[in-house]
Amino acid sequence: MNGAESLLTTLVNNGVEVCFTNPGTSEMHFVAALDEVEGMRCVLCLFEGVLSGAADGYARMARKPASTLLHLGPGLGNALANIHNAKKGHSPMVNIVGDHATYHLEYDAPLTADIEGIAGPVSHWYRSSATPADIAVDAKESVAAAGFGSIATLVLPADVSWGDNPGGAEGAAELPVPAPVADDHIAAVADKLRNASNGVLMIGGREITREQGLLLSRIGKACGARVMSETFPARWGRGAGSAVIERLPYLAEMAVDTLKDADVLVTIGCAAPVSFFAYPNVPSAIAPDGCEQLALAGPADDIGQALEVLGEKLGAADHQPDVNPLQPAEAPTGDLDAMTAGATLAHFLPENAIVVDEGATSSIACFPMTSTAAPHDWLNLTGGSIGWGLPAAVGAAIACPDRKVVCLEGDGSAMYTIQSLWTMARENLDVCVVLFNNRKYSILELEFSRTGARGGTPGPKAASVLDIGSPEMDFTAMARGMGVEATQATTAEEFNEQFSAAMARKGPCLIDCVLPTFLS
Ligand SMILES: Cc1ncc(C[n+]2csc(CCOP(=O)(O)OP(=O)(O)O)c2C)c(N)n1
Repeated sequence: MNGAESLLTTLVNNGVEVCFTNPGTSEMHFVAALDEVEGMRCVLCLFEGVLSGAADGYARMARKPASTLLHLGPGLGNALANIHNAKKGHSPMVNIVGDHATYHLEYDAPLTADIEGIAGPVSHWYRSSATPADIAVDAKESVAAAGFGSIATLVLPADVSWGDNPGGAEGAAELPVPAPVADDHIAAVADKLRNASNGVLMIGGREITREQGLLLSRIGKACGARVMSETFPARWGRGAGSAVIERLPYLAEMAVDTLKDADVLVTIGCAAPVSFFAYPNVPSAIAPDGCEQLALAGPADDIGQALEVLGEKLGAADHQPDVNPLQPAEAPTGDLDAMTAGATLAHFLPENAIVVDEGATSSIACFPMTSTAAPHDWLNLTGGSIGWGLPAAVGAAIACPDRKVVCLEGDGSAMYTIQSLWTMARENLDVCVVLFNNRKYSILELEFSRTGARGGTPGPKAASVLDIGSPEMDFTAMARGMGVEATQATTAEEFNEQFSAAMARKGPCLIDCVLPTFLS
């Protein structure tokens, strides 16, 4: 076996079955090994930001890492924004970064770069393999390091890839598991909640499962605490049959107001809430001064166990959870706008769908309206770096081929990684892209006034950089140009018809929803 074959075999032996890639010359032995080693699905993406977002979407739904294959420092650099989102969402990922042969580095050839410097800020674990004999062991350790929520980056020099590895592949690593939370810590949290006047339980982080939500609702009832989620948990099992959980608003002023009376705030899987940005005269921390904040469990802890024990201590079994009924919105009529689009989504969303939300201001009604829609999973943009939605939909669809993926996508956000459509077509993924075409960076218009810049009113130059309407973008043409079927909806009736048809068939499609900005 050469180094690349031993690497690939080791990844497969460790349950890494998908590689999202955009390779180059230094990765050719890895590419060659794909035909020699069974068990790795290789998915070509036409920009590294697509493949890292896809690896994130995959990990969230498969609950295990995919690998990426990246071309030296520049390829890794292109992938960074969505690795950042994955890191914020506690998604595991194994990045394989090809590099020049070890002896070639001293010549500083054009693609030579400081890979460690580029990888460092987004990687929990980093290693460059020194010899072909090391690569399989390093690969095994990289999967263990990625675990259930970390980013591992392993550099594969070309001579390590093509050299002989007499030791061959490694077997399965012992994978880390979430840490149980100590009983006395849970007892202390239970005490605080019992004595709180206005306690808040806030859940979030990697995933809110349906079961966790229901138990949390019982716990809230048992101790009289409000049950909330952070604003952007990575994955959330929602819809009919899930617990009623209040979501912390995005806008800092509203979030501060929501928590103004809290005297005890217990976080579960997420950090204490902070404002997304700083604004003049708005506090960074959302909870009021004097509110005691404590974590029941962090993202690396066993959330299920912590909730079980907390529930026992507070007598949660004696209480019924607040449950969302199945009560989808009526199919709307008339103008197509953010509100009617939300109603259409809620009305026609099929059971077990995966909703990827990068709809920005236009998907504002979609989230509340779908709380009583058919049961589904909802994925959020965790790191605020746009250009994630279409790639994440690719990854989610590959992780769950039997589930419908609905990608809510702002027109501005779509243009960062629009070539994801090509991968959807090539892999025939069951994704319906709902493209909210408001021809604006609408959220930035709001943010402009909120920051108080230029008295809150943009001048003509400032206004022009928030407007993406000229030239007008033809999203149906772009989709068709990449092999994805596309239609355009300009009324609620058209969207009803096109969205319901999309839900009834398999395969990728895009619906270009022409609507006004929600904030106008
Ligand atoms: C990588 C990155 N670049 C820039 C931004 C700043 N930004 C936030 S929202 C946004 C525009 C979003 O536009 P669109 O998707 O059309 O949604 P809308 O605001 O119109 O609802 C931009 C440019 C960002 N968050 N991430």
